[in-house]
Amino acid sequence: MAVEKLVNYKQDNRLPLTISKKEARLYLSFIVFAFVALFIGGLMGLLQVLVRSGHFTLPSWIDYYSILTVHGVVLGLVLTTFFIIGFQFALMGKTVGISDRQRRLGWLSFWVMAIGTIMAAITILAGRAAVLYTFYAPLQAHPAFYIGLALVVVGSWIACFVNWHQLAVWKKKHPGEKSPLLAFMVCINMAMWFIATLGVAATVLLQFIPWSLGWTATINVLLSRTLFWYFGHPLVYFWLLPAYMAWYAIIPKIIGGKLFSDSLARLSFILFLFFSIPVGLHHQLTEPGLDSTWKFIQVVLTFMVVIPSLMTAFSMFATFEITGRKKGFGGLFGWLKHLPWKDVRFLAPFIGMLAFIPGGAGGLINASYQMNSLIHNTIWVTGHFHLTVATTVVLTFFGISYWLIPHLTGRTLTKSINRLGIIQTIFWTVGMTIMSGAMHIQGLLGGPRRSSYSDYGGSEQAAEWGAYQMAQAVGGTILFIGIILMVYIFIKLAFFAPKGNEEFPIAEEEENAEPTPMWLENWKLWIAITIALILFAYTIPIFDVIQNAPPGSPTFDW
Ligand code: HAS
Ligand code: CU
Repeated sequence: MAVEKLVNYKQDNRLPLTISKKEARLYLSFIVFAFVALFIGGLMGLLQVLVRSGHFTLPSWIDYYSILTVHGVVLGLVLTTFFIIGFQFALMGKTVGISDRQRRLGWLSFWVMAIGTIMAAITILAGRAAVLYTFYAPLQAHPAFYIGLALVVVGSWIACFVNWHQLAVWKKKHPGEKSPLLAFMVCINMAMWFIATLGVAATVLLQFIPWSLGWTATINVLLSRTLFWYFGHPLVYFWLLPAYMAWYAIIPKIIGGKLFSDSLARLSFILFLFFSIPVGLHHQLTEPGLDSTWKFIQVVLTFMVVIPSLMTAFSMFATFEITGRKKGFGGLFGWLKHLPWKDVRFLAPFIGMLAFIPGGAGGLINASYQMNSLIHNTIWVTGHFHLTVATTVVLTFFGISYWLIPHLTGRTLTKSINRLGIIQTIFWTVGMTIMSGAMHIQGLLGGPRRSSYSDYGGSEQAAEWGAYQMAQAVGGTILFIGIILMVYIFIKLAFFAPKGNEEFPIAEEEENAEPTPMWLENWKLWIAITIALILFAYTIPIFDVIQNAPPGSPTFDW
């Protein structure tokens, strides 16, 4: 097959795009919001592990499930989305540029998301939305909670359109050229996010809001859960892909190497676009009312979405090894020595990568039908996502913050902040290992998730969980110290570090790199395949759920 080749443009030719002060303020605002969320959400997490240890009782005016809802919403939805959109805007500004009009729309996106978040947060804190971050019906929240969430989604859509427009403008100016890798990745992640959020927008607007306002008396629970997970699974890859952007295109620069393969990186992102969405049923394997054939098909698709992660793992090992060998470190593992272990911009994301080895393996266990029935709704799942999102993704986001924040504020990462960052990383690693390890084991012993402390009437099985719950409290406390350290580091980097010009590290391609084939930028084809896969995996299950809905379920409100 004749493959049309593109100009093998070297990223460094184009990169001296500088981020202006006005732009920096926009990007930073998103990130400040994320760090405020980190502090609030972390504090709630501390309260939870203390309660679950059985040795601490909350004052009567604080409800455990409201706290759990704040924790999940603020960390899982707010911290992630705000950090990601700020980071992605910065990547776009650096690689393809942003116009004044696009920047103003960026602010609109920020304010719509911020107002939505504040609405939802107040509703939860007022005790009117103890429905957890998955807001499963028939638990019902006050309408302001759902309207707030809808605003967050709409605000994020504005960011999607701005990012796509930024790339389109660049492409017009550079006909026939390959788009910068990071801009390509951001636009893929936003395409995936947009298509996925249509599901949650549908359930919130058409089911939850009318029902919470009392316009409809009942709600189709299975439909709402299916639409939620249509969104909920790609949500986790929306968190992961920005971390992968840093792994593919930033970490190689930090370790003094080059991009491993531009084509491989793009291909893996395209595969994520295809397979992230038509897999949500792997969260509903134990649910009645869904045909097992479709569960099976979506499990097969889930195993397909593991492939781009394995490609990423391969690519990271290759980058580390090639760079090490070029620097003259030989032997089977000698190349490991060259890695900049004392540079927190590398160490934090690297530990994130290591955590993804057990985290990803746990995911494969979850996705396997029979094993899922062992761990579903146990605290094993909580252990799984504290490894994946709260370690792999969050440590990578911290790793990004160490250079991005001073870059945006015109400061530098000093040696002493770097040292503090390493201590922070160690706290996070130790705390998470203890907490997540204990959660995995307690889950295998049948310990439930999403539940406050109980000794279940002195049951023998619950007695086995005590030690692991104590371990979670110890791990969670160490993690909370990690959060205080990180918030301190953030404030230092944003406002007090010495003035300077911190580098925005973007890896270049090898001099003699193979050109990237043109077909990798065939957007229309990729979107068409994505939609076809979604229609294939979801049409019949959704049709079934609507057609064969049981009589409406009762409402459990706040
Ligand atoms: Fe998951 C539940 C399956 C990945 C997050 N997951 C959750 C929930 C969350 C979550 C939040 O099938 C709970 C939702 C809720 O509230 O109910 N998950 C998977 C699978 C993967 C996976 C198959 N999950 C993630 C990621 C997340 C995340 C990523 C967040 C960021 N998950 C499930 C299932 C459930 C689930 C079921 C439902 C369970 C239930 O019953 O409720 C895969 O994507 C994992 C693939 C990854 C790998 C690892 C590749 C390794 C890499 C690192 C390389 C390391 C290097 C280090 C290079 C196969 C890339 C170099 C080292 C040297 C020494 C040099
Ligand atoms: Cu999933």
